[in-house]
Amino acid sequence: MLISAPKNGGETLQEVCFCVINSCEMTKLPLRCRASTQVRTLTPTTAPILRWTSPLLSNVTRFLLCSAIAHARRRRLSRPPSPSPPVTPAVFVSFAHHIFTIVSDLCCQRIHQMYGSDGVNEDSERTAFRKTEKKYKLYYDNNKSSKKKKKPRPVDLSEVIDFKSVSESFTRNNDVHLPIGVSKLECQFDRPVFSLDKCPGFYFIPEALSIEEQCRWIKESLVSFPQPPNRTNHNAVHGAIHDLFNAAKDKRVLVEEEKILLPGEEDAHTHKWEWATCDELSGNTNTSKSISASVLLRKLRWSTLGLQFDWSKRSYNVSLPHNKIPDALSQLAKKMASPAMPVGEEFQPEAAIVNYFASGDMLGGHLDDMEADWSKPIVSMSLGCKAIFLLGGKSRNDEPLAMFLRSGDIVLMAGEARERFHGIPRIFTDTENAEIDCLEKHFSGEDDTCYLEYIKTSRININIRQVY
Ligand SMILES: O=C(O)CCC(=O)C(=O)O
Repeated sequence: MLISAPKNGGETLQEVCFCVINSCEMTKLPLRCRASTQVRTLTPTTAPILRWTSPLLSNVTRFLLCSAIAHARRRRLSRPPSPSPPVTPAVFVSFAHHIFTIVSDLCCQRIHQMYGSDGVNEDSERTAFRKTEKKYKLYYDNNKSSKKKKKPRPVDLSEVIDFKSVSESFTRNNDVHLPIGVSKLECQFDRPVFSLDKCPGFYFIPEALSIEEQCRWIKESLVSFPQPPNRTNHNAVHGAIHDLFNAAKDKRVLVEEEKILLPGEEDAHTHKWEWATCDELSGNTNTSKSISASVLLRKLRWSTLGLQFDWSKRSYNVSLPHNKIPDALSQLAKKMASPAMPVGEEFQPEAAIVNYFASGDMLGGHLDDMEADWSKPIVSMSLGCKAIFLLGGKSRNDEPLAMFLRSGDIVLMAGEARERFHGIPRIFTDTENAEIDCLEKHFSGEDDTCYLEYIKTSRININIRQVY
């Protein structure tokens, strides 16, 4: 990455930065952050760049830049600081593109949630929650001399609660040896539902979804959920994208067409992204930018169903075009929510967020606090590779509990549990730990190759909410 704080604040680079930030602002990307974030104390690593850019930038842009750098570091995009290169046009374009991608990536990763409402600050780096995130996060051993494939750093998983084995031993021995602090809920549900004595409102239903159900929701999450009017992280940059999964299957490329309009038409230029095949692309001289569908699919981080969330206002925007939550998903959510619902009431699914995780991705500690009634649960469904879930307390300083989430597990968070920080520090994509053998068998048909390829290294989470 080309951002490295210049030792003596080069004028030209400063301008570059300003232009880049300006162009980000023009795209309205930062708006999502504006309402929810305030500029915070800077970390030693991000402070120099802010000092350097400070006279030119607004608080919001400074925050964004800071976040972009911190984020890039987290995602290992950054390189060790090196002397700033001279700003040639090529450097400028590459710099601008990089920042733009990172900022849009940040937006797509629900920045306010990654960092909670605390913003990025040194204190949050020292909290118990952050320490536990770091403990479980995926790191690679940094053996530069080795030519071998880089290996994930081993992590001690002995303290991670494993509800699958709790459930198996419960079914085998009927009750006797539940771990301390874990209880089985007395309810009519057709699978064992577990709760944690110290976390009222939190419920874990291991293997709640059959393998057929898991495959179905994986397919829907890839094919139909990212379809407009549902929004995804790609909307900010490319507008509404249709048929992403099929385009990736057909190896298509998204191309930005620059169309010159006739005099009298409102704008001089308009930009439009359209699918093209590689053949069409090679014959077209009018195109300015292109990106392959498979890269876009890999970069898909979230899509939203039902009522759409407006990240700039941190609230649901009922006036944004949307479809109702699909009936089958709604029925499933109602059934799954029942152990956490007040007697006689039925869960009303109104919105859902689908999160897509690739290896190395994490969802930082956050609260889901935008719904009106916290007594209603969030129904959270895991699909694909195994993950670690952290359930903290009401403060980031409370040490979180870690537990495995496998494909087919359901987590419910209602009432007091809604006030607890939670997040995903890690997913496992290696054959031994991903635990997706059943999915692999099910996706073994010729037509399913694309799903299999995707899910072998990914995790999907669908969390369904009653908003009002
Ligand atoms: O991926 C998960 O299991 C948790 C997702 C989550 O916490 C959220 O989307 O708010």
